[in-house]
Amino acid sequence: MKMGTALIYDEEMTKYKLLWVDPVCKIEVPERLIVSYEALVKSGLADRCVSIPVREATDAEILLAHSEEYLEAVKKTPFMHLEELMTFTQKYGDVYFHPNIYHCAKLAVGATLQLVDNVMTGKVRNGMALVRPPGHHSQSSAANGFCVFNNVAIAAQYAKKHHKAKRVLIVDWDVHHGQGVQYCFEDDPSVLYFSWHRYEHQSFWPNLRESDFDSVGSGKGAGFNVNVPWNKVGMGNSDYLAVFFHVLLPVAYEFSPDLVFICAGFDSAIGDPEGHMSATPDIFAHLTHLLMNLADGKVCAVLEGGYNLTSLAQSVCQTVQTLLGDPAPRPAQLGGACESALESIHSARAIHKKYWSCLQHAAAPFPEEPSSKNRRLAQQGGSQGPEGDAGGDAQKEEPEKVEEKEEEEIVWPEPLRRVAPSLRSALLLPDAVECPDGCARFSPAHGPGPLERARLRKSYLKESEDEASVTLLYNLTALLGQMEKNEIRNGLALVPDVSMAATLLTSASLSKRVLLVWMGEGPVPAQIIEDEKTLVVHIDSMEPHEAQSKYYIPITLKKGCGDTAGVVQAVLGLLLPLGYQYEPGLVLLARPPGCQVKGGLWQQLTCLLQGLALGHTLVLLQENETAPVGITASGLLGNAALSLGPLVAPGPEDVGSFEGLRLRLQTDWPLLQTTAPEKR
Ligand code: X5A
Ligand code: ZN
Repeated sequence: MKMGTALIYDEEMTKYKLLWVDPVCKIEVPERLIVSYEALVKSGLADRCVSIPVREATDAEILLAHSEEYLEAVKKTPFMHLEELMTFTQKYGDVYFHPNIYHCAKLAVGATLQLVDNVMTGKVRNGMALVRPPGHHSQSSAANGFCVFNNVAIAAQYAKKHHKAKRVLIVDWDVHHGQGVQYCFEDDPSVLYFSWHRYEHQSFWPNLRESDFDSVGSGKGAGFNVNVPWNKVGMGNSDYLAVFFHVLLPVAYEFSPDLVFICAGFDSAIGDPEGHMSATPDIFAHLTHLLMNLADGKVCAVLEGGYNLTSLAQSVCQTVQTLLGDPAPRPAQLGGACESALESIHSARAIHKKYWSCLQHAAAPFPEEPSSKNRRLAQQGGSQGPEGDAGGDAQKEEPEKVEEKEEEEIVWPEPLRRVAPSLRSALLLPDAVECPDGCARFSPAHGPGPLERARLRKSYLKESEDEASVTLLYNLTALLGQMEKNEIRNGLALVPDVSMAATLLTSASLSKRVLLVWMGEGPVPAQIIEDEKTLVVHIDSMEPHEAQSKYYIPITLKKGCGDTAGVVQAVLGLLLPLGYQYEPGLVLLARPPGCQVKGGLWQQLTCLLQGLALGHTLVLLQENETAPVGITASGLLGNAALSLGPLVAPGPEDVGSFEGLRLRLQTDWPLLQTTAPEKR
């Protein structure tokens, strides 16, 4: 099953540039592409990708998202002289033309379509297209924001038309609003467009009223446009993850796309002169990872912005390395989202609650309407965006502000090298159970000595149990040890007693923090619950009776773990934020006897949890329930989990109880917050 990652790049796309002085456009330079590609080559990542040639898009393809008049106008630009190019450029906002840009723009679209073809036909699993010019600002009849043709919008239409994609998700993590994409799919329920963007109550480019959270799409497309405006600069890793956990991912899983595009702009990373955000390049590893189990893993990342060459190159590498399947780095010291981000999250959830059942219990909208924010803005002398299409050109910043004011140099540590252990998955199975392809059957270098045998027997076994049981316990701890030494990435063990194995492993673990995910009937052994270094998240149908503590979190579902929609909500909105905040060194996923979690969901869980603890996931299955071995192994090996299909509404009482739990826990675990403190 394991398939490759495509990388699509051609040097030709570095061969156009700004030919006159324009302080707004000077950041969009050929070096953006050169440094990104060079970083991929230097790090050895390019070599690990399947390299696919670009091609020119055809007229018919470009017309999937643009008007004939516009295409014809752009076609003339290769023959224009400097003066004519400047005049032509002036029709649009924040963009420049060059005699070779039309050629490059056709290649940028063609590169994106090559990526779609290869992903949709299963030649590769996922991939990234490194392109210039970018696309997400360009509109049916307008170039805008360095963009000529809308690469991703065209590709989404193309995937629907030529590959029968029924539902397409576009995740735009560029720091600017991809208004061109929004306009293209405004009334189209088959394309879900998500964008976060620097907004500052409409005072940031492109200064559009329709970039606010209350633009949800229109007609049949209502609910399929999700905007999260940033009203302050400086947003960081916690803010980005909080939006993923509490807005994007629940909606995306409910939507269940069969293809995912990323408008992969890295001007949302630290050091960028446009974005002024503070998220570090390694966060893109997680954002990528969190999308990789949608659409059976079919993810197409397409470069958009990114103007700090250092942060751009690092972020591109983080994204590609994750697409290739290497373990994501630890996102250190996450807090909660900041107050301004929480306001945005709250607003987006509130306005979308009538469209998405996963948000049905989100709190009500703030009393302050977005329109009043605009009034406030107008009073402050901010500019109003124009209605309609040509967005942006009317409100260039004051020239004094743009004038050479040397940006203060921002520094951040280079992301750590990500090393994947040479052994991906080791399985501890009884001899009678066959080892799935691609996995290694675990056997330690040597067995336990007599003292170790005696200790294990005394602590964990009854007198009557045989030597084979002692050996199994020893092997379990040996497997754990090799994982913690980063010699093995992950593992699976079939054990006669999941409770006992979990008890043994949590106490034997050298990690300062262990996350134990317990899927089904408890009780979770008391020894583990009392253990300070273990965070237990227990998803079950039983009303919890144990005293609740910061480190024992029971999540109750009326119908138990068999309720797929409910479990998905619990995993995305509670388990993942808890896990990310906890920063475990090891994740144990326990499947106690009689666990009702369905196959596909189990696989999702196995895959999603691998974003934590450098991918060190150890799954415990009950010996006599061998059915999940195959899917678990597949997930551990790095195959994408299969799509769950569109989700039905989770039980309303369950979603209600999640919200209650969230409220109770968010002081200790701020990443659970979805609302600004004083508005709660
Ligand atoms: C693709 C992209 C930004 C345009 C900024 C214009 N465009 N001020 O990041
Ligand atoms: Zn951008």
